[in-house]
Amino acid sequence: MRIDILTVLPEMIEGFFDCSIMARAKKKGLAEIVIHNIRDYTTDKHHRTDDYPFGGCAGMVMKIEPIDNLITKLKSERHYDEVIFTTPDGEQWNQKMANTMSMCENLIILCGHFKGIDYRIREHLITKEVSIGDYVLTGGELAAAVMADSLVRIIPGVISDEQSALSDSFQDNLLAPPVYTRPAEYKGWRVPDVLLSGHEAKIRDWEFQQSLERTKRLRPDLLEGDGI
Ligand code: 6GU
Repeated sequence: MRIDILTVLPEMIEGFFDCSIMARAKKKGLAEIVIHNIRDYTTDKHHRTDDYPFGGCAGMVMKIEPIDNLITKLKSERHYDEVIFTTPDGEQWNQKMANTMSMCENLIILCGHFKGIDYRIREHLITKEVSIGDYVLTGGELAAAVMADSLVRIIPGVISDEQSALSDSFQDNLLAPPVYTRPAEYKGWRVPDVLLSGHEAKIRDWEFQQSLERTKRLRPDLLEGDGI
């Protein structure tokens, strides 16, 4: 999977993709994340990426031209499954969307900005608008990083034990069960006996019951939905 991230603040997220699982996915050739600076695609001498809004409202608006130049260049190089725009008024990102989109070959994520972008970009160049939750961020960079992380980690082979991505919270509309490691007793705080029993079937059943109980208590809304 290749993800092209288009931003006016590349330094905000570059470091993130050089760490941990994202770096491992890159190294293994399973994911390629390419961050582009929109400013590099301006053609005026001041390299302006924004301008005053028509109609005289407050604030500035991101210009069409550099973004169109960049998207047009990328599209001439390969086919993109989706051109995503990050914005608080988009469809809310969730595990179901991540699962569906992780099947994509090539994605563009255009990072929105609190100033807003010329609406014609959204009308003519964007195929999907995504929000990561009901709160406002100053820019879409963190949202793009959140989306890319949740996509890349479910690509088969990225996490060494594939099972561990499948047993995540939300993967089957259930929260994950508790996990423990050595020592079996610490300051008198004991690991549940069943986990030390070596009885595989009983352990799986205990985990499922724990998942169910935690979901009912903490996120009952997940059990009411029609499933992922
Ligand atoms: Cl995708 N962008 C911004 N600016 N704020 C957000 C968001 C995105 N998702 C939630 N809040």
